[in-house]
Amino acid sequence: MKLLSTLLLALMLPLAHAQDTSIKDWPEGAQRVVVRAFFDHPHQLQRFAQHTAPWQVDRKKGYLIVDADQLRVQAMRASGFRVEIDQDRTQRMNQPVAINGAQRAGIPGFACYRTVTETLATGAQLAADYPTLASWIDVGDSWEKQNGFGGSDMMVLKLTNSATGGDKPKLFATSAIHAREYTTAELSTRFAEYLLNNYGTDPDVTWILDHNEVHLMLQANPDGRRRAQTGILWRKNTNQNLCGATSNDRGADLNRNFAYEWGCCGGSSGSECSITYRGPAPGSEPEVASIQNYLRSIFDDARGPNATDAAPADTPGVYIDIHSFSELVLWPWGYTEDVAPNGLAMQTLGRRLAWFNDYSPEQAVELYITDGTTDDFAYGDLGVAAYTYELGTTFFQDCATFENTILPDNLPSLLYAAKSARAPYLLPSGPDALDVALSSGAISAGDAVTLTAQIDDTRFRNSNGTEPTQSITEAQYSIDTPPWEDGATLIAMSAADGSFNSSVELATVAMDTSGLSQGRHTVYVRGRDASGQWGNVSAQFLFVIDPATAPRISGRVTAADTGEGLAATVTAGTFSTTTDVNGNYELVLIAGSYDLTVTPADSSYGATSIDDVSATDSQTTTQNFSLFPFCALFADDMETADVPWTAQGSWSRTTERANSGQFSYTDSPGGNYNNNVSASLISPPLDLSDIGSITLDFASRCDTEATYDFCYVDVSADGSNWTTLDRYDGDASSFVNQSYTTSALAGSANARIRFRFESDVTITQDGWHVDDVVVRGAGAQCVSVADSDGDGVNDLVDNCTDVANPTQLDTNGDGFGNACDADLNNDNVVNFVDLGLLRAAFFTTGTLDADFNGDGVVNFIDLGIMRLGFFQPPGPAAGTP
Ligand code: 0X9
Ligand code: ZN
Repeated sequence: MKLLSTLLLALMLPLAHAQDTSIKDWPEGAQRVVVRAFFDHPHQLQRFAQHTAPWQVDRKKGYLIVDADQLRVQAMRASGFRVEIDQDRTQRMNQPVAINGAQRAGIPGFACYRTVTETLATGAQLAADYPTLASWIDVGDSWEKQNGFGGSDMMVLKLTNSATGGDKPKLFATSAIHAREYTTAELSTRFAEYLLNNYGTDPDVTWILDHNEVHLMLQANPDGRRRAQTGILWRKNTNQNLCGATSNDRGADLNRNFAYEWGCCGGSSGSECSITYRGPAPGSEPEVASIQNYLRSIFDDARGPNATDAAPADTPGVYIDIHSFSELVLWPWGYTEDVAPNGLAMQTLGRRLAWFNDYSPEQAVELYITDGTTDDFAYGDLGVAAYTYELGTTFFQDCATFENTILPDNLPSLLYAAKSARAPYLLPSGPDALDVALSSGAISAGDAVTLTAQIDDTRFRNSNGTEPTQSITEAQYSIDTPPWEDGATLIAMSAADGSFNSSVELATVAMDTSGLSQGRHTVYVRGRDASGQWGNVSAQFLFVIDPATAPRISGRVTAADTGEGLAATVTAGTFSTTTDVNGNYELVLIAGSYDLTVTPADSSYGATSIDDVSATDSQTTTQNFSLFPFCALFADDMETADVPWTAQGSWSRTTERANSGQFSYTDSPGGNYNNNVSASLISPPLDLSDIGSITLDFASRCDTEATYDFCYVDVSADGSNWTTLDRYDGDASSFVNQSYTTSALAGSANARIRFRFESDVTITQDGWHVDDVVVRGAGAQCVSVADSDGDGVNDLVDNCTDVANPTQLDTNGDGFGNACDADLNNDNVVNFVDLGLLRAAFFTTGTLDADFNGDGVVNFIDLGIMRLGFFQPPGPAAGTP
């Protein structure tokens, strides 16, 4: 056998070195390329995947993507693959990573991904910073550590409130077991930081850490990762006894080394230098041994010895192994096409997890057969619900995609997994309780409070089969004791529309708050559907306060263009209130520092926010808001050439297709786009300084070969650093209105919009047509009130605050122009005269004989046609008698 393979190798070697001109489009000087290899039969894929790890597989279109040298390309062709070079991915793989000399931390060229050393330092620091919530546990050694080559400890970050004891359901996640999968360790690390930063503020995070445990092995292959972060596509561990001590092909594939059906089924390789080498024995690698031991130490064995034994339906615990890439959520088995005994239940949770990230939920074997994997071990050995995530679209994913897409899409998925850990085979088939809200977040005991929550059984990703849903039948809440615990008082909620009869229902109840002690309470909500199953819980905080001493934040929300009060919701953390008809609000809350957000009911005004407003016991903090209306700051219907777009590459204005009128811009005038296009259409610089709430709308018709050719929407605040808002591909036969809200341009005086088109080879389609571009924002530029004195501040604002304005008198010297003080015109706005110690206010008679300070004394002197009132500064708020 050994002889034969040596012979074969000798025969093939010359091929590897000779520059083979028969491989069409082989890039000049390249050692390796990335190929798309088309197959006619799944057996070809399977035979290939046993020895080589495909980067991505598209079974429907019948191809896989993988890196290959010339020898490999030849071999693939010989075994019946039609192989095409993916020039774009090849170029990205071979080009040296661009490194910004200013980068001080993170993987070179990828500042958002912490290195192994930095990740381990973060874990240790989190445990030091949050001693009651986090601990940092050494669970073994990496191969290099065990063998005296440096290396690392295998560390687990355990997150739970150690003050609440008992046996808690656990979520365990491993990441970066494949070294080159950059996004994975960072996602886990950000998840840890999210949980710790939001404990005590976010009610769900708080109960998750109080009642469950989250265990994270952030770096599951630290030795391999140290190689990969130098920019090479290292996958395995670095075991020097396997394939030669210095070979870059050495080591074992840790995701083929686990001791469940190890090497059973043609889902791994027995060749040491293969990228899917399973190692010399099950669990032989120290990294795998430490993960297996840890799994066995935190999870009870819930499953019998036979492959067909199911774990009991109420088995707790979830294990997730985070990989990249391909946008998948996978569950066992991977070694066989048989459905696992708890396979349907794992499919239900898998479809829920994939709802958040829009990934494809699949049984692992649907990708290709694998044996000795993490998830098959966790489920096979222990009966724990087990998953593999495949994040994103490439190994060395750019940071913008990580920050803008992968992180926000996957954090809520991981949170859902953490919630589900109590009964992962049951809870996900019940409906989710969502948007738990209280009519008032801070009350005195006994006050009436309305509790509402959405009960929703529809949040499944149904791209690969359809999960059955049922009508909601019930909803309940409990206070402080979670509903699943003995001793919880469960109170029924009713359907807001009168009856529970559909799969999404708003549930509501008037809460009984009598007898609640002062302080923070947790209100838990859960729903049930016609399957009889209760679903995952969500919570909200209710603060019971003493109204005599509770801090208040109050003020007025006005429209900047009219000065009128606005209907709006003012939110401070979990506290929220709405303004009255005059735009006045008062938040009663607990002492602390708050970021306030004001969201107007009228969407023609932009929201605004202010950070770090402090609320102190027995005090009222005044905070007014002036909201700007929205207006179009840039608009081009493309019907004229007046707007100076910068067209790079093939973009031009044509009549070929348009959304309205005759013209649009396209990257591919006159028909299909070309191979290897990289073309941009860039807007002129836009002045968006002093503008908040920026939106971009346009009509898009992006017609491309899916997964290869892309339409990118980018924005830049400075004309050189770009943020990608979105990327589309696939067949579009008509225009779609696209709308984005972005904070990336806020305050920029030099903002630009860019439409970028990128294609590779092979298939070309009609390309991208862009029309009717509008940038809107809310800011001072949108206020059309006259600016009489030309000081750049409109008269309405001037009238009130610009005392330097010669046309506005500020008789009482209070910093407010008379127009805002006066009530001589009977508009209910007070006119103060500042007398030093006291202020005098004039009112017309008839309407305003009120007792302003509520002391039972009417404070007016009646002058016949007018009344005169005296106040101690600052007096009552203007306009609120
Ligand atoms: O091949 C692998 O190990 C995984 N893909 S990756 O690109 N991250 O290497 C897929 C494993 C799928 N099988 C199971 N999860 N069982
Ligand atoms: Zn992987």
